[in-house]
Amino acid sequence: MEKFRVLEIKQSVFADNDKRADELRKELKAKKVFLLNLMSSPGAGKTSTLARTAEQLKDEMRIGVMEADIDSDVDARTMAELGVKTIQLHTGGMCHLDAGMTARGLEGLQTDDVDLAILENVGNLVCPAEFDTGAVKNAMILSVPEGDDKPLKYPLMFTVCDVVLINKIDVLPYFDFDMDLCRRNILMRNPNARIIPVCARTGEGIDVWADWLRMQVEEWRR
Ligand SMILES: Nc1nc2c(ncn2[C@@H]2O[C@H](COP(=O)(O)OP(=O)(O)O)[C@@H](O)[C@H]2O)c(=O)[nH]1
Ligand SMILES: [Mg+2]
Repeated sequence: MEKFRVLEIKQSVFADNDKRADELRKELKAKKVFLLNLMSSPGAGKTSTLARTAEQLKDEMRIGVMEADIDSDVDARTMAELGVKTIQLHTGGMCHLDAGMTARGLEGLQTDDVDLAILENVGNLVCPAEFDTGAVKNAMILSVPEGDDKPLKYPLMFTVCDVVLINKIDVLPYFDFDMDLCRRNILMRNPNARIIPVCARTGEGIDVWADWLRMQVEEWRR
């Protein structure tokens, strides 16, 4: 017999977080606030895509953005300059947000005048996928230069996402990125994933993404 006990801390951390995430979703439902959790690796185009999304939807719904970063306020500045209600969240070295941190972020954002709240999560394909933030839907961006094999290497991220945006399609001619293979790789991880090719630089495909998001928000707030 071992002389010490082994405590599965990770399991209990996840269980506590899942409980808090479910509570947060209930609170959001009662307040008719839709929360989107947007994830990707650093530089895939989260902020650029959010700027385009706000451009498309800002006259139809009240948008609030939470920019989560380890440090800096670069992304919050970008969004605020576009006239979008924005708050910067500093994680102080943490590579993801959990439900408690997200709830505190929403308090800081103040959602009384927000229909669609968007969390730009920390750029990372591993940790953010493990923590339910309490969001209604999860979205992720895979950009062309990262390669079509990412769903094979980071399975959980693709499993937990309701929608995958394939960004930077303007640079497709310069990379050996196989769109059909990428779709197959994503669907192998998550047969229900909606896949939308976009280009935050030119705006191509952003209308399709905005349509998807609009429908989700309307359904949630009904
Ligand atoms: N060519 C190209 N570059 C893009 C596109 N979207 C974003 N970028 C560039 O990619 C870099 C990172 O974008 P950013 O939105 O900051 O990514 P984030 O770190 O995920 O928020 C910036 O230099 C953007 O201008 C795109 O559709 N095409
Ligand atoms: Mg960003």
